[in-house]
Amino acid sequence: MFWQKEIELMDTDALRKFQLEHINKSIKTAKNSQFYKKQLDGIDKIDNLEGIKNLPFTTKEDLRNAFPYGFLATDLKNAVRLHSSSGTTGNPTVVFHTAEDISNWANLSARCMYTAGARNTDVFQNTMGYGLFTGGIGFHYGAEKLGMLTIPVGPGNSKRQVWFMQNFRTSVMHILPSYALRLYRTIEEMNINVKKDLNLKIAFIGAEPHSEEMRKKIEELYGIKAFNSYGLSEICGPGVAFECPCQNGLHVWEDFVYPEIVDPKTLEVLPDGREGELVFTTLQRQAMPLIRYRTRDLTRIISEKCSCGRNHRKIARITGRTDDMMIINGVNIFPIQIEKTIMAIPEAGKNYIIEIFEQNYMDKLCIKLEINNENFGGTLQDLEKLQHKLENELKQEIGVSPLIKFVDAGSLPVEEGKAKRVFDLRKK
Ligand code: DLL
Repeated sequence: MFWQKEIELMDTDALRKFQLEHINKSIKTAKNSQFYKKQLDGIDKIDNLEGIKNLPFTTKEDLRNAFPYGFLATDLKNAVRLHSSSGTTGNPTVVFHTAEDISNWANLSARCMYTAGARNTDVFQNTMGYGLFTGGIGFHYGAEKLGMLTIPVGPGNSKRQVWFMQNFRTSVMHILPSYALRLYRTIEEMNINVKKDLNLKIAFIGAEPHSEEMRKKIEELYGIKAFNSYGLSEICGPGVAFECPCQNGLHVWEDFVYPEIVDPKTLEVLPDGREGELVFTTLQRQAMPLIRYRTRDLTRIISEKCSCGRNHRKIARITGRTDDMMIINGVNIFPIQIEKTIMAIPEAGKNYIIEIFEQNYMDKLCIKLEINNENFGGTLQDLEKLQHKLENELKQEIGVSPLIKFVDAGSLPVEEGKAKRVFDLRKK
């Protein structure tokens, strides 16, 4: 049941004591970096957890501005790894690790996978990207620590993925949710019966926003359990928060990070249960501690006791990012709202993109969607029926009437990494 029982079952008082002690350790270590030396000038410690409110926030902009070495909090001789987050504009953000950081991270990843039921008798196929992206290598080290036979196949080349799955009886896969749906299509095209011919039992899905409906779809198609895995390079990568078998929220590993939820506008700390921006303070990072790092991810903390016995608080599924909100003629919409509506309609395909453009000075939202041939009758009438159903349900969910365009299955662009769903074509 537990990978590190004493830590996972630590009671709340002990956890809070541990956190206070380690926030203060992180402040001390952080001040070895150029950035925090200035930022935390005059601050040496906090006296209680409430006191964290008085510490300044750290933002992605800060990371960018301190490029390349401004956040390194140890001698170069102790740093053994650099990762870089998937930024598309400006300087990338870089993250440093010591050997101890790497080892702690591997332990966290192993803890996540063990929690989901993976054991050393499993065969683990890692379809996440290796390299600067943390998805592949992060869980790779954890899987090896756990003792699974690990296949570092990386992303893409779906036929080869299936070949490995068939020949080596892969039982656990690590996969982007969008890729899990695409891979299923290849499995079908290869005339393979996923439930009979393959040995898959568990998937770890994460690195990109996805809805509960999408998880259910993956579970149904493959006949497996799919566990939501959340993380970000700035903190380490995958391994920050993970679902237990209760599958109703992700345990944030509170011995590794201290979570807060803040109002993204006022920066006021919100009580558990209220949705806002997730903020993390690292508790054990050596090469690059972060104090009150604003993730831009929107969620809420679930503090009710979980029946799995772990006292580490949970976060709800990420509902969006402060920077992915679309404003369509003044209405705020998150892409995940569109996704969950589409996923709940069986005739709708699983691949879609959202385009926003201007027409007669008004914003228009267009959803280009593949059709699921299996559940779709195929007549013009069926198509019209599906179009109306989608229009109605989307209007109810997002408050805006979208244009729906059906496209051939397999015709939408696919990414090797995280899916890009939203294309804003409005003049900026
Ligand atoms: O995506 C780390 C990761 C790899 C997590 C593999 C899980 C599995 P970054 O590339 O730095 O790191 O992107 C981090 O991705 O701030 C979220 O916006 C988003 N994200 C990650 N996991 C989830 C998830 C990796 N489970 C950014 N649900 C984060 C929703 C997620 N969004």
